[in-house]
Amino acid sequence: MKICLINVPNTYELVGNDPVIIKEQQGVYPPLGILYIAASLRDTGRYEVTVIDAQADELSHAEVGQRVAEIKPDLVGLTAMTFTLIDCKLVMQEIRKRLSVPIVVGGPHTAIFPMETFDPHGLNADYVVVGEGEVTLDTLAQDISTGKVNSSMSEARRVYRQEKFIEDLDQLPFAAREMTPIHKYYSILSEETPSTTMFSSRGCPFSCEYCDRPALGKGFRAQTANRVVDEMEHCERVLNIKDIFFYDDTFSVSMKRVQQICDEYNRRHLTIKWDVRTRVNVVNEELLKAMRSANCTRIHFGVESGSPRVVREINKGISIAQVEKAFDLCKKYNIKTLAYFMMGNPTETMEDVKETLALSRRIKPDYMQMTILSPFPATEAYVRARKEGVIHGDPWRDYARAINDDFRPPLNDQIYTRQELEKNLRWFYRNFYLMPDFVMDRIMEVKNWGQFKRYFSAGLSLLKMTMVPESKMKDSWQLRTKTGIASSARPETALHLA
Ligand code: B12
Ligand code: SF4
Repeated sequence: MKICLINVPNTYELVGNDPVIIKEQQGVYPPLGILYIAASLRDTGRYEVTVIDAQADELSHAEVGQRVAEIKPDLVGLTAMTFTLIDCKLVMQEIRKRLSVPIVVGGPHTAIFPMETFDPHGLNADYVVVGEGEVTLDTLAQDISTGKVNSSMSEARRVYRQEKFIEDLDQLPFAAREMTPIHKYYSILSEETPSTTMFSSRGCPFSCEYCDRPALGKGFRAQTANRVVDEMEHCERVLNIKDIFFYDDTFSVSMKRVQQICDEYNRRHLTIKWDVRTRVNVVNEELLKAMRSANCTRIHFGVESGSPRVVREINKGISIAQVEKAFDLCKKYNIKTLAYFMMGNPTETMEDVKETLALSRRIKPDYMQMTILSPFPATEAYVRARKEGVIHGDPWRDYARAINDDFRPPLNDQIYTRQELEKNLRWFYRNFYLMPDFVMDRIMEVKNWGQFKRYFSAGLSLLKMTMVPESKMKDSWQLRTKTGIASSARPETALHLA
């Protein structure tokens, strides 16, 4: 059986919470979810698997349709995020124009809105997989090939759910990176290319109000240190990759495991660089020292706010003192830091935002990302905003049922309007990034022409975003296009999504 898995173009991605310009500069990353599935399917020996990464290959929706028609698969699978539904829908339309093939949709979106994914005005999927796809897609594919299920059956029969989380992640094969154009992946943060992404654990035990992990990913499971370093070694010695971005929700939930990863990395004399996302309350001096000795060059921390009251309200479970300590220690051991902040929290005023700016100046992260909170589906923040009447109805579910071009992610606008929040956001970026010492630090760290070009282009975008007069500013909450043109001004306005 031939299966074709697709990472759809990001032409019409909803800009959920980042300014358009920041998103445009971040880089291109491998579609990890489908690469883990592709490896598992391939290893059963039952399937011929192809992966199309439309983002890395810069394919249009029609070009994806064309490639699929050339491959002539028996089953097509694609990843849907609630933010990429328009791109998914356009790709599905292009495929259906050219051939008759069942299409299965999986990914974060279907975990939240499985039944809506069948809606003719939604994605109109033939099959839906909920949750981890490695085992479930195999089961579905076998059921299709034996005729146990077909697309004329009821929707309930066409939803496939994992029975339980995959417990032993060590058993999963390495992500099938070689099925994608490895050399095309890069990140603005990386000095060298290519870079890749990896997962060493799944789930997160914490309960931040604005995050969907508490509802969807509570079951924390981790690979052993040896298994993690095996995949790192494969990336370095077989695939010649220079930098790994671990996208685990919280990499150091078990500090002991991370210590073991560092020891094993050093024992094997690896040189590949890596970076992780974690929390300030699950690192300490000994661990950070070990991570640096094993070439961990960057850590991304969710700091969110400089106001202790706001931090408490969003159930972050960290203190400002822990933030300061973690950033100081990273500086001491020469680990670069990226701090994530949010504004637009339910009771947050400009005074709180000023506290956040003051904190950002004290901790001096090497990079900073400030976003306006949009209560995402399946988060406590969304439940709360609906309960308090700040958000009316269930706009995310409505959007999943009827995908349309005019949808905008809802936000907490009880204190500031959308426009005021956007203005505050630009104020924050200007006051952080355009400070002379920050600019000087970046100039000093340039090591090669590629890095210079990436920084220069990001710098220009930032200038554009923060300096352009208010009246000329495009609304960054509109749908994004590759050129950054807002939806009303897009050349191809005739999107047939019905
Ligand atoms: C890495 C990452 C990115 C990277 C790379 C994305 C990429 N190309 O893969 C970057 C930084 C570019 C990114 C961007 C965005 N991201 Co992102 N990202 C993640 C992150 C941290 C990890 C994704 C991952 O690799 N997971 C590991 C794999 C193993 O899990 P998985 O992807 O869920 O796949 C499993 C299942 O879902 C399922 N599955 C997945 N695809 C398919 C397909 C089929 C056919 C089947 C059967 C099953 C299946 O099986 C997989 C294996 O078990 C997740 C958070 C998370 N913990 O997952 C957010 C997450 C996916 N991102 C999210 C968002 C919102 C975005 C953005 C829209 C950001 C924004 N503008 O606000 C953009 C959209 C980018 C785009 N157009 O593709 C949300 C999606 C929420 C939602 N309801 O859809 C998440 C869940 C974060 C969150 N909690 O809010 N992201
Ligand atoms: S924001 Fe991070 S730490 Fe908080 S629940 Fe989500 S994944 Fe876990």
